[in-house]
Amino acid sequence: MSRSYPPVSVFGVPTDIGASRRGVSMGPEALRVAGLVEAIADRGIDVRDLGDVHGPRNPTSPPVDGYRHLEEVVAWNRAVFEMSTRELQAGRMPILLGGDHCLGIGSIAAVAAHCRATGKKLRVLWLDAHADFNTREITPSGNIHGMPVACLCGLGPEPLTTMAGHVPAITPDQVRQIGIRSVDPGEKKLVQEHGLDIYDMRYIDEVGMRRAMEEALEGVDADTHLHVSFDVDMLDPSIAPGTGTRVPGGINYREAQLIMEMVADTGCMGSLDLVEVNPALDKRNATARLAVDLVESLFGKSTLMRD
Ligand code: 5AB
Ligand code: MN
Ligand code: MN
Ligand code: MN
Repeated sequence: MSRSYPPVSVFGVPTDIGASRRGVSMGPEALRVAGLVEAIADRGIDVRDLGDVHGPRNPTSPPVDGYRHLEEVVAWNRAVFEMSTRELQAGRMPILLGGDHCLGIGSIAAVAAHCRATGKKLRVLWLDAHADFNTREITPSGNIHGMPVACLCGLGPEPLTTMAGHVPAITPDQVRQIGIRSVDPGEKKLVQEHGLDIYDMRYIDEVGMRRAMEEALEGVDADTHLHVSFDVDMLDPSIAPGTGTRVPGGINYREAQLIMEMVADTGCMGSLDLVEVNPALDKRNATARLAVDLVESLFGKSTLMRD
């Protein structure tokens, strides 16, 4: 294969601060134990494991004014923002090992600021069962891992919406969501009002993954920084049991591989989040191992030579 990749920096963010169910704080180690770093190195890529970033412990307290653990979520995301920014500026591809999905705020804010500074276009591929577009007024849980896309689009508490240095960090037209099958009642109205481009399971069933992905990647070119935010609950729970917010009827193994292969074919992936792996709920690290398998495809592993 002739494709070349920038050097990669992997870092762990061991927290479950944005969720109400504990355990995704163990995700980074589970992914390392499943061989993530070695798998990337085996693709011939320069990869460094920077270890973990640090932040406050989880106080497991109830929501206040619609947000659970807001102060701690801000602290963790600041740490993520700094780490991601540093690696992007060094010309490296940051891979965030979560941790829960609230951390996408810090990582994508960093990517958005970087794209502004370098004049690159940004496309965010949000792979998830959920739209993660809740606000304090409509959230059923107060959990901030259900709010990152809204925060990045300017809807949310000030310390989270301003992280990129410009508000909003991104606009809905930069986002494509794949695998969606659980959207809360108030959230449904909000995603429609904001015109989010959602490839839900019904659409994928009807047109197939190939066409859904062709549409989601339309317009991605050499000037595009493609950020992939992969919440493992996008996958069907039968193949990815190790996550806290399982929703039946998800993406199957081949569909997931095709997503990653088509991303690899663009040659444009510039950053990646791997989030919501919960080893406490997993069966023999199956979910982390599947995530590693999919990351190999993201980095161009394929059955046959195709170019
Ligand atoms: B995840 C729910 N919509 O807001 C909420 O796993 C679930 O990052 C959010 O996608 C799931 O609490 C957040 C019911
Ligand atoms: Mn999510
Ligand atoms: Mn999810
Ligand atoms: Mn989840």
